Amino acid sequence: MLDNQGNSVDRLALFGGAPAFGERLHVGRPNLGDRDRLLARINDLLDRRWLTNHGPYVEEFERRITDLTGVKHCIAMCNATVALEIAIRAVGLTGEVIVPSMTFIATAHALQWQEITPVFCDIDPATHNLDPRRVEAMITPRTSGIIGVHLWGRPCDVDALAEIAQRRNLKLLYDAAHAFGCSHRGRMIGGFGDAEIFSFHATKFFNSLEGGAVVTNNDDLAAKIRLMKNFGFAGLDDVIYIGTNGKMNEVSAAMGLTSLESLDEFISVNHRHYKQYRHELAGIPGIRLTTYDESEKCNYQYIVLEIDAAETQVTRDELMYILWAENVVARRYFYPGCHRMEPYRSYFPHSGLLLPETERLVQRVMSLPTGTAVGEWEISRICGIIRTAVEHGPEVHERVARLLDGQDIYSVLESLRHERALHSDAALELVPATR
Ligand code: T4K
Repeated sequence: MLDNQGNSVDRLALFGGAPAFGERLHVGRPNLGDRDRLLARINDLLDRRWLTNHGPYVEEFERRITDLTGVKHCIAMCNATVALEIAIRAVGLTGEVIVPSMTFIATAHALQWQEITPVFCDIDPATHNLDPRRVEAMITPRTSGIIGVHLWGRPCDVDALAEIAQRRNLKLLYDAAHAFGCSHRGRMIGGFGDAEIFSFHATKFFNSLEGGAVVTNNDDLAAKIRLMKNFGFAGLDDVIYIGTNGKMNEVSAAMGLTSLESLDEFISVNHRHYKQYRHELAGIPGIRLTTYDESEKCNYQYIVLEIDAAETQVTRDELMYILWAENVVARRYFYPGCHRMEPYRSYFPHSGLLLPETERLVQRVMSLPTGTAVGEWEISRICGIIRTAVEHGPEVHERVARLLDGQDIYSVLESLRHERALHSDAALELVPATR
C-alpha cells in the first residue's frame, strides 16, 4: 500500500512537499460514454431539426428508464430540481412536508419555492436516511406529505415510511437523485411511494448533461406530470393545469442514451473503487467508510467517509485542507445541513435542537473522488495521504493550526475556490504551504 511515498508529515504538500497530483481530482467528475455514439446521435438530431418538445430521443430515453427500473411511467425532465417541484405540485403537497436536512439543498428548496414549509426531521445515524421513528413526531395538522431521500443511493426505510404515510393519510415522494440503478430487496428504486425523482446531472455517475425524471406507477399522476412539465398543455391550444417548462431536450436525451450504454461499466468501475477504498482505509483509527449492501443493485457513486476527530486527532476540515493541498478536492456533502442555510436558518433558528444526529453527521462527513476519472493509483495515493495524516494526527493538527494562524480553514478553501477557479483543472496552490 502506498503511503504518500514514505511516512513523513513533511512530505505532505501542505507542509512543503510536492502535491501528490499535478491536476485536481474532483468529486463528481462526469463519466462519459462512447463519444462517437454521442456525436452520431447529435448529428442525427440536428439533421432531424427536432431539438426538444418530446422528441424521439426523449421518448426512447423514457422507455429505457422504465425498462430498467420496472416502473410503469418515466417523465424525463430538464433537471431533478424541476422534477421535484412538479412532482410536489402534482401530488398536491401543501402546508408542511417532512424532509431530512441531511440532503442537497434542492430537496428543501423545491418545497419552499412553492411556499410549502420543509419540516426537517432527524436521520438514523446508521443509514444517514430519515429516521421513521422521528418522522411520526414531526407530523402536525398542516403536514401533507413526506419526502424521503435515498442518500448516497442507500434506500430509505421504505416499509416504515409507507406505513406512516398510509396510516396518517400523507403523500410519499422519494428524492432518488443518488439512487438510479439501485435496488431495495431486489426491487429497483423508482417504484416506491407515490413517485420518485432521479437526477441525471453531470456530477451523477450516470448523466444526461443536465437532466432528471419523475417515475411512478400511478397512471393519473403520470399523465398530470406529463402535462405540467409542458405548461399544462392538454391540446394544441388547451391548457388544463398550471404548468411550467420542465422538458428534457434532445441533446440531453442523446447523452442519456449514450450514458445508458455504459451504465454497467460505470457501476463496475465505481464498485471496484469502493472495494479498494474499503480495503486501503481499513484499520485507520477514526475513519469509517460508508458501506453499501453488495447483495443489492447499487451504483457505488459516493465514497463517503465519517471522521471521528476524537480518534483521528485531526479534524475533518483539517483532513480536507491536507487533501486540497494535494489537489484532491474532497467535499463535505452535505454540510452544514439544509436547516443551517437560508432561508431556513432565519425562519427556524433553533431547528438544530431537533436534529442532533444530523448536526453530528455534518461535522464528520467527507466525500472523495471516484468514477472513471480516477484509477487504482490515484485511490492508493489518496488513502496513503489520509493514513499518513491520521498516523501523525496530533502533529498534523498542531502544524495546521500554526499555518492557519487563526484563520478558519473553510474560508481559506473558499477563497481558493474563488480566486483560483475551482472548476478549472489547474493545480491548486495553497498559500500557507509555501510559508
Ligand atoms: N436532490 C439531491 C439529493 C441531490 O444531490 C441533487 C443534486 C438534487 C436533488 C438536484 O438535482 P439536479 O437539479 O442538479 O439534477 C452538485 C450538483 O450540481 C448537484 O446536481 C448534486 N445534487 C450535488 C450533490 O452536487 P455542487 O454545487 O456541489 O456542484 P459543483 O459545481 O461544485 O460540482 C462538483 C464537482 O464536480 C466540481 O468540483 C467539479 C466537478 N464537475 C462538475 C461539473 C458540473 C466537473 O468536473 N464537470 C462538470 O461538468 O452540486
